[in-house]
Order: sequence, then C-alpha cells, then structure tokens
Amino acid sequence: MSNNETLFARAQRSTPGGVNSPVRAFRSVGGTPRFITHADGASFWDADGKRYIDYIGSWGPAIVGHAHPDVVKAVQEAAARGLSFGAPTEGEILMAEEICRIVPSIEQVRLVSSGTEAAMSALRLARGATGRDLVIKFEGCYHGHADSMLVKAGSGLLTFGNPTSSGVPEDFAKHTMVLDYNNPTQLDEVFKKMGNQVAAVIVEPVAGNMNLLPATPEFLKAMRDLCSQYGALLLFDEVMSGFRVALGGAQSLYGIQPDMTVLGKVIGGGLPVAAFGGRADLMKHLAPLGPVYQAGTLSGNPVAVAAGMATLKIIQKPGFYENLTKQTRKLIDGLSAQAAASGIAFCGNAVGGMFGIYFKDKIPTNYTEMMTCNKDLFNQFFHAMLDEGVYLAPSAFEAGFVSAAHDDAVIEQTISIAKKAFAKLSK
Ligand code: KE4
Repeated sequence: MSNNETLFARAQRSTPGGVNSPVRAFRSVGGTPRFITHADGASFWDADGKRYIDYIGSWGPAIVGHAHPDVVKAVQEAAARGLSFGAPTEGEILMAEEICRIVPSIEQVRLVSSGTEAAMSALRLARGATGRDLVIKFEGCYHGHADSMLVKAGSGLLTFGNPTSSGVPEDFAKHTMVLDYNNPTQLDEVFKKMGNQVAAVIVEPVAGNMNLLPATPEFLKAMRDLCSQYGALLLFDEVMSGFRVALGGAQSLYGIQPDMTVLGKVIGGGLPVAAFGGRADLMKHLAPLGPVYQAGTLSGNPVAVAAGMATLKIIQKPGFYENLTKQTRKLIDGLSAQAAASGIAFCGNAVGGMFGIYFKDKIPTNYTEMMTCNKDLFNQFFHAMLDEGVYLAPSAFEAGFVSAAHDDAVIEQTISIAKKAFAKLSK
C-alpha cells in the first residue's frame, strides 16, 4: 500500500469520507486522494514523496504560489505577536480599507472566516435590508453550504426550490428560486411576475463551480437593470473570481456595479479570511449598528489577515495580472493543440488566472451544455496527468487555477505531459 492509501484508510476511520471537504475525496474521478506534505511555488508533494504541478492552488488562494517567502514571513511575525485576541486590531482596518480601495462598489466590508459564512451573511443582510424573503440563484452556481443555498430548481419556472441536501427543510428551500445561468429572458419573465418580492439575486459573475463558465454581458446587465427596477439587491459572489480574473474581480471586467460583493480565497492567501461588503446604506443594517445579526470568534483573525495583506501586496505589483493571464492562456492553448493533434474533442477557456477544460467540441455557454462534456474522458485524462505529476481539479465540473509561480518551464512541462495523456485516451 502507498502512504496515500494507508493515510486514506486511516483517515476514514476518524473523519467521514476521510476528508474535511467532500471534493477532496476524489469520488468524482475515482482513485486515492493524495495526502499533501508540503508545497512550494507551483508544486506540492504527496505522502509518497511525489511532486505534482498544482493547478488547484487550494481552490484559488495560492495565487502568488505556495509558501511565498513574503507571505510566510508576515504570518510568522503576526503569529509571534499572538494568534487571536477577540478584540479589534489595526490590521483589520488596513484590510478593510484595501478591499474598499480595490473594489470601488464596496463602501464598507465585514470580514468573516469562510466564503459560506460571507455569502450566508450577505443574504441575511439583503433580506433584512429589503424586508423581502425571496432569493434567486442560478443552476450550477455554488455559494457555500448555507441551507438556503443548497437548493435546486423547482419543477416549473415559478415554483420555488427543492433542497439538494438532506437536512435542509422544505421550508428553508421555498424562499430560494433557481433559474438558468446566462438566460436573461427567463430572468426578465420571473421579475415581471414577482420582482417586487425579490430580496436579492446572487450570482457568480464568472462561474467556477460547474467548471469555468463566464456570464454573458447581456445576462449581467439584465440582472443589474431588473434588480434596480424592482428594488432587489444584486449580490456578486466573487469568492472565486475576486482578485483572480482581475485585480478588481469580474465586476471590473464587466463594468457592472453590484450592491454587495462576497469575497474569499485570495484575500486570505491560504488562511481563513472571507468578506462581504457593499453600499454603506446596506451595511449599516448590520449589528452592532442595526438589526441584522452576524458575528464570528475568529473574524478578522490577525494571523490570517497578515497572510491576506501580504498576498494583496504582491498581486498589486505592476504586470502581475498581465503575466497571470498570459501564462493561463499559454496553458490552455498548449493543451488544445495537443488534444487536436490526438484527435480528441477538447477545448479550453480562461479568464485571468482561472481556466476550464472541456472534453467537448465547443466551449459550453450554459449549464445544460456543460453537462454534456465527456466526464469519462476527463476522468481518464485526470489520472493520466496525475500519474505523470500534474494535479488538476479532481472533477470534470471544477475550474483550474494558475499562480504567479507557473512560469514557462512549468507550463511547457505540463503541456508535454498532456501530449502523452491525450495519446492514452480511448476515443
Ligand atoms: P468556502 O466556504 O468553501 O470558503 O467558500 C464557499 C464558496 C462560495 N462561493 C464560491 C463562488 C465558491 O467557489 C466557494 C467555494 N469553492 C469551492 C470550489 N468549488 C471550495 C472547495 C471545497 O468545497 O472544498
């Protein structure tokens, strides 16, 4: 047995599925999860001492590369001053000011410890500020595991959602409506019928939880206009796209101003920091100022904030995003060329430092098209790459992530490994 297999067997005795987050269990791709011992730059190593080029980067946070010396130093210095105080610190002010400066739609921001917590709190605030209950989300988008977000589309257009998870009461799901991503006509139809009941529309403006699927500009513009017209709030969930597709996130690429934004991942640099923020007139409803309660023991944790601030400093260096975008595009173009040479139906897409690969002849533009990607071919490709030391997201329906440490040598090595992997695929 490999050390990974031994560790996985042992882990399953004390933790459900042997993991602390389901996607890590490799259930979508099969096989044994790799237990990581350490990471550096674009790579990490498993319990058998094998090196991998890492394309998940902790699902986004490791944008400057693993164990970046400036980030490690900031964490060490902060930790030496104490790990957590349960009292305000200057570092939290500096991070809040930095977020408000980088994302102009955010006038005030509250720090929390996970994307789930940030999205859940933002939705509660939207309901408290509008006095309305109904929330609209879109199929394929993921906003963390709060009860009201674990909902799938109802049977008919105007029927309310049904839980996707056991343990979520029907009553919780009925205030969530699930519509089609990139379908502005349907959204318009729903708003015409019940727009004045909608507290908020929450969307991943560049979706990454059904694989990479960018919103069309028309979709986001319709959303913005309808929310403004009917007094609903537009929430951009930029936990994944924030500081990833561009410094200012997807909202800076599309030029659309949401009422609130949910952030996470990159702003913690790998430690637990997430945030929600937006118009000051909305944020004033939050405790201790207003009646919408929200709290957290480790919110704004000084060591996590230190990691985040060090990361935000690095990503603001001149040329950071130009380079990240160039390297990500180089990866996608190289993989596509190798797939074509092998006669495999494959295509790829990229937005900034985020990418999607699809075993399909054209880039999907909605959830239905995404679901027709060849999952079996992806799984074969995933393992052929993993065996040769390239670690992709362990699911055909997740996005991939490039870091500043993915230089030309790393990208070229990945592409040459992919050439062999494509050749192995059964057509
Ligand atoms: P967390 O609670 O996992 O910090 O954030 C939830 C979340 C919210 N919104 C978006 C757009 C997200 O992508 C996420 C989390 N993303 C997943 C990746 N598919 C995290 C990986 C995992 O669940 O282990």
